[in-house]
This record gives sequence, C-alpha cells and structure tokens, in this order.
Amino acid sequence: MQDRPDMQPPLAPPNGRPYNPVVTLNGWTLPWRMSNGWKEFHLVAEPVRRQVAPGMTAHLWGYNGQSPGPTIECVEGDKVRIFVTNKLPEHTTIHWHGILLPNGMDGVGGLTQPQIPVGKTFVYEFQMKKSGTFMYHPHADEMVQMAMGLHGFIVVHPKTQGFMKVDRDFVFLMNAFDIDPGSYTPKINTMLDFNLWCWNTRVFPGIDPLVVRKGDRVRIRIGNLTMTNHPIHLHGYDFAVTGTDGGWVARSARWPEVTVDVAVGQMRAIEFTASEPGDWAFHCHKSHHTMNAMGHNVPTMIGVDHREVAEKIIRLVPEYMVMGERGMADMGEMEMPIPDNTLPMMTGAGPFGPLEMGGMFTVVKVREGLARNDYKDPGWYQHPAGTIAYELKGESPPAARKRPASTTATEPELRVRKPTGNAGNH
Ligand SMILES: [Cu+2]
Repeated sequence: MQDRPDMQPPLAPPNGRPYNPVVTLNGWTLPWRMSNGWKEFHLVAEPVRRQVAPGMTAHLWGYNGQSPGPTIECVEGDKVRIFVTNKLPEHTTIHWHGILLPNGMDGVGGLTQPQIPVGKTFVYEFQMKKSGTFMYHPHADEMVQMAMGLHGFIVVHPKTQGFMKVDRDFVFLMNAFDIDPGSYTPKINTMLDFNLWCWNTRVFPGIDPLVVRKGDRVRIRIGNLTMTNHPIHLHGYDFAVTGTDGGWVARSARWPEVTVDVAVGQMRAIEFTASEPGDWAFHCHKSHHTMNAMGHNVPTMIGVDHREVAEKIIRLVPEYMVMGERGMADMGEMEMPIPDNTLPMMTGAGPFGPLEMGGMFTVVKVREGLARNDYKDPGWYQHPAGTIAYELKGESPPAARKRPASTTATEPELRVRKPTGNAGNH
C-alpha cells in the first residue's frame, strides 16, 4: 500500500532476471512474491485520497492506496499471476492494455469474464510474451471508473540485458479530472472540458522533476488515458520515439522529433542522451493543458480600456478587480483568496520569478556528476556566467519592419464589420 504522493526510489528486482528498474513519477512499483515459478502481484481496487498538488486533495478510486495504481514491472518470458481484489462500491475488471494474452485473461467485463463483484478477488494468469510499455485499467463501467482514477502502468523489461539499454527510465500516465473548486470528487460525466490536466494524477507544481545525470541515456515512457491527445514537448533536445504500446521501433524506422503527439489510449517511449546540462521545460504543448482550474467563459479583455466601467462597478462591488486588459500574466503572481481545495490557474516560482504554469508541466533537470541512482531534486540550475538572456542597456538598434515606418500608427490595417446578434458565440 502507498499513500504518499512522493516519487519512490526504483525497485531493484530482489529475484528473477535482473533489469534496470523504471522510475514512476510521483509513484511507485508494486512488489511481488515468487510462487512455484510465478510472479504474483496483488492489486486492490478501492477509494483513495490523492494529493494533486500541495493545497488540493482529490477523492478518487485507485489501486493499493494510490491513483494511478503502482507500476507493475516484470521481464519478458515471466509467468505472472495477478490477484485483483474489488473494494470499490461497484463491480470492476482489469484489462491489460497491449499485452498479448489468452482471450479469457483480457479483462473485458461481460465479454471475456463476469465482472468482479464487490468484495471478491479474481486471478489473472498469463505469460509476458514480449518486452515493452503497457497499461492496465478497468473494462467495466469504464467511463466512470477511468474518470475516477483507476489505471496504472506495466513495464515488461527485455530478457536480453543490454537490449534497449538506458541509464534512466521514467514512466507516467496522463489523466484528467474535472473537480469544481471547493469540492473533492471528479465530475465523471465531463467529456472534454476538464480543469486538472495531470501526469500521474499530479499537476504542476506538484509533478516531480525528471532528474538526470549528464551523459545518461534517458527514456521517458508516456501513456495517455485522457479524452484528448497531448503533444508532449521537450526543450533543449531532439529525441527519437523508440517504442509504442505495440512494441519497439526499429532503428531504421525512427525519425527525430522535439514534440511527440500521444493520442488517446496510446503510449510512446522517447529516448535521448542527456548531453546538455540545464533546467529544460517538459510539457504538453496545448497551452490550456499547462493551466489549472480556470473559467473558460471569461471574455478576452486584451486592448479593452475598462477603467471607467470599473470605477462604476467598484461603487457597487468594492472588491471588483480589473483584469486581463494587458494579457493575463498578472495571474501568475497575484495572490487572491481562492476557495478551499483548488489550485491557482497558473503558479509556481522559478529562480527568475513566477513560472505562470500549471497542469502538464515539469522540468528535466540535467546535472553533471550525480550518483547513478540519485533522483533527488538538485534545485535550480546555476547558469555559467554570460549564458543567460540579458537586458539591452542603451539604445535598441532599428528593427526591420514589413510596413514603411511612415504609415501612421492610428491607421487600422483592416476594417472588420463585427457580426451582430448570436451573442455569446465566437
Ligand atoms: Cu495536453
């Protein structure tokens, strides 16, 4: 059982074939016991409390005290026996996404097995035919059970040591929740407009940094169990997609990327060699996904001078605040009282000021001289002198412009007749 949201150190295999264990972001690996040649794991589906970031806790469903559940690690060729105990208020199953197995072990409630009733334990037995990156999740009342946080990771290590070898191997699942400010339970009927875009049920600044030693070969395995795709972008490096939930990608079939789109129900493993020290941003490129709880019905106020209106409103509502007429960056440093159990829309402080991020954002911290198994946050990067963008002192040189400088600034470039009616539509 695990109830802390901190990243647990990788679990070195105490028996069986050796391998380099993975690191689950803000998570842990499930220990097993050996029984007559079978690796036995035990998952308990149950209600859990998960801290999404300091200041917010969600009431979810998970496995063994946590959402997502623990990572299952084993080796190609292993015979695994997985006990699944149902402590949820309704029936469930577990489907082993991407694993090649006998049909009756596939975990589709009603199709390949009866659902696991409340209070009962079912047993799944199969052999891991190939190595790779997979997931597990219910295939029973799926919309509700996935929206409540029931899912986890499976990593099958190659039998041959040295095949697809890396020094650091990170895993996380992308999941999303819609939890109203001040409440604790996700709205399970939400289809697209979620307000918490999570990696392993954590949002920035609650997501661990990925700590990497300079020179290490690094793999990051990403699974998507949200309702939309996530283009995952890494700064400072180009990388190759070396694996999917279908298997490893042959060397000759890889191409360079800096952003990998992970579609719904997909997994991607990316690899790079950590040659460049620094604090490299790593995030979903959909800018709304690096935000926490926000209202989406707020009108755009950029360029609107509403000081006069504000003065009149303040006579009626003294706390009224004028916001957004110069953009929304002010939100990153504003400390406004918020309801209990929610998070600011954009937050986090960096070494140079407010980070203005939330949701699916963290930092890959590449440092020289770390110990092999050191995943502790090393703090912010100390930039060598003369390597930080700097303010120009004195006169700025003239910038090239498309229009001749003589065009008067007041002349509009384009006249637009605004539509009337249809108020509220964009
Ligand atoms: Cu996204």
